[in-house]
Amino acid sequence: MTDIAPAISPPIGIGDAKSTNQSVLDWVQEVARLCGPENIFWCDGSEKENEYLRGEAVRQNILIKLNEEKVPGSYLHRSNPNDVARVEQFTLICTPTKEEAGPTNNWAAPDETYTKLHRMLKGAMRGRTMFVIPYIMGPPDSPLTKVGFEITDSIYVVLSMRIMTRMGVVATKRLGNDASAEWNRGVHSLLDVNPERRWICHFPQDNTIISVGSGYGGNVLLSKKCLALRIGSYLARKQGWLAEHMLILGVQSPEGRKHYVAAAFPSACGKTNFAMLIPPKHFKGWKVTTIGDDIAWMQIGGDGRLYAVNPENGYFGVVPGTSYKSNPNAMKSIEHDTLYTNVAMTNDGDVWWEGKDGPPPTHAIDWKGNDWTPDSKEKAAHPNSRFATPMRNNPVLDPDVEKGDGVPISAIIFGGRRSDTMPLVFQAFDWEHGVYVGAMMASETTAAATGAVGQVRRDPMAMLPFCGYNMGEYFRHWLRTGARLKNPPLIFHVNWFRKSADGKFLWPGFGDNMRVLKWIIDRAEGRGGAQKSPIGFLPRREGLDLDELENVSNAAIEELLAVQPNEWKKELANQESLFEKLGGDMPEELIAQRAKLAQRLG
Ligand code: GTP
Ligand code: SPV
Ligand code: MN
Repeated sequence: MTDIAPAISPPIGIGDAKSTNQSVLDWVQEVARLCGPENIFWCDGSEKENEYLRGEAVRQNILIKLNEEKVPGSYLHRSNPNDVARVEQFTLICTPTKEEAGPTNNWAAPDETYTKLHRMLKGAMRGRTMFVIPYIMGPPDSPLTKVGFEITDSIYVVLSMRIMTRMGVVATKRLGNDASAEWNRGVHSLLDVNPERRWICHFPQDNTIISVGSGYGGNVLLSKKCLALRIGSYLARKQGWLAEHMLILGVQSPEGRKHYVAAAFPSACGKTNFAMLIPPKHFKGWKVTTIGDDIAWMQIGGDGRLYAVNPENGYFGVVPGTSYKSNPNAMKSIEHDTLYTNVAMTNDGDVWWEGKDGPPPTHAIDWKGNDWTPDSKEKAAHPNSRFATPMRNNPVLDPDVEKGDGVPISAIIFGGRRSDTMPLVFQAFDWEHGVYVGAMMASETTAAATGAVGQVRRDPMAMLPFCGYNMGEYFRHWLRTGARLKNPPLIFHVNWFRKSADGKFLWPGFGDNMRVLKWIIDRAEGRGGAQKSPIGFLPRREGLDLDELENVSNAAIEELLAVQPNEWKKELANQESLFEKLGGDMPEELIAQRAKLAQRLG
């Protein structure tokens, strides 16, 4: 299987939806002159175009059509084994000064970087088709919505962007013919899919992204991490809103009261699962609905509350571990019309992965295209294998997902993957303390990015790899936003991943996370008791609805709700690394918050 393919020659009526906006035309011409493609394909996002491109992708061995009975309308792509996750070390923020990118980002000078990239892109699309993808991020009628154009030489990227964004005519319409309108320029080329020539570069001041040398996920679907988060966060600060790595879910009580919450967990730490949660039987009448599973754009409404939209149109989710037991709604979502990357394929053209329901197949083709049996030492699916599926497939999609003004947020939740220290849940004392709690988030690294897995690192607000400017400024933007909110959401911290001394998860997680969500909603409604601890408000044991919770001992619950002073002193000391890194960029307020925590811990 391959990523790179020779040029295609579409029939008349396909690939000719040329833009009428002069600034787009000029830019496309400029990129074409540089990259030298065989031809230009202007995408319109139609079903006819989609069908044609899928056919071409199969013919060119970029996709495999899966069994139409088992997974209708679905395809499999295997990326280059050297190219299976985001590459944070090759992700650059190219602001005019290093100071603007800040100490947590890889900075490079814009001029030099453009020169370097242009050298790599010169003639890079020779013999290939250059696709132009118009897309919007956000509901069509939202004031938050942004227009982007992505140029790519990968059909896989086009087909993925069609799922992940609202693509085609809707975007050209939104942009109109005003040559001075704001829109994002994204250029992507596979080059030769060589890790030594792989760069994901952002030029926030030019609203421009250039990505070379990869064909995978967040490196190349430029709408997602590149525009919606890195460029998005930069624009958000300038324009007074928030662009966050957060899921958004709705939760409705049996009495019909509805709340929305947004939650920031780092990559592969449970956003998609939480966003589609099915409450346990005991929570009869409660319902969770999904607005988004990865990114939230939020603005302050006329009533002084925070309102969120999901800028995306689909889910690019972690496959391994997804089952009818852990996440039935995700399973239903990916049963059809789904583009799979790096999962295993069974003899009858079905998909398989570690953690799927039922016994493993006796034989399969693994994610690299090799024979696999249950005796194989290697995994059948890559740990970061993914599905791209339209959000419309989600049986619990929230009816207000298209609402342009967004949904009001009652609570913000931060959470990481922590084997120790962090209790199941606690509530911050107020907004400023909540910003400190979010800023100090830490989590064990996962397969979503290349590099070591399982190492605890500071990941402020789950934005370490996604903040497009100085992290200290980002914290200030959060503090200022709080000051502008008349009715700020309450802020919480959760940890589904605390482990016992023998290395087992103490908390069952998934659907049972509803028990924690319920306490959060109780708090947001001004009910629900809590006890004050040095780190924040914790639920009393009886304040958590643990009825019918099976296989969790009282001792485990105690451990989950424990605040261990020795662990917290270590935590406080470990925070030093981030304070040192940010130096003078760290806001005074957060320095003071840390001092107060130290005092409370005694
Ligand atoms: P990105 O798409 O990378 O941003 O990831 P995400 O934050 O959406 O994470 P996702 O929901 O896909 O979950 C990632 C992994 O964590 C999967 O292997 C899940 O099975 C696992 N996971 C999710 N929720 C829980 C939970 O409550 N408890 C435990 N133990 N594991 C969980
Ligand atoms: C993440 O890593 O947070 C993802 C997957 O959501 S990717 O789109 O590859 O960034
Ligand atoms: Mn993510």
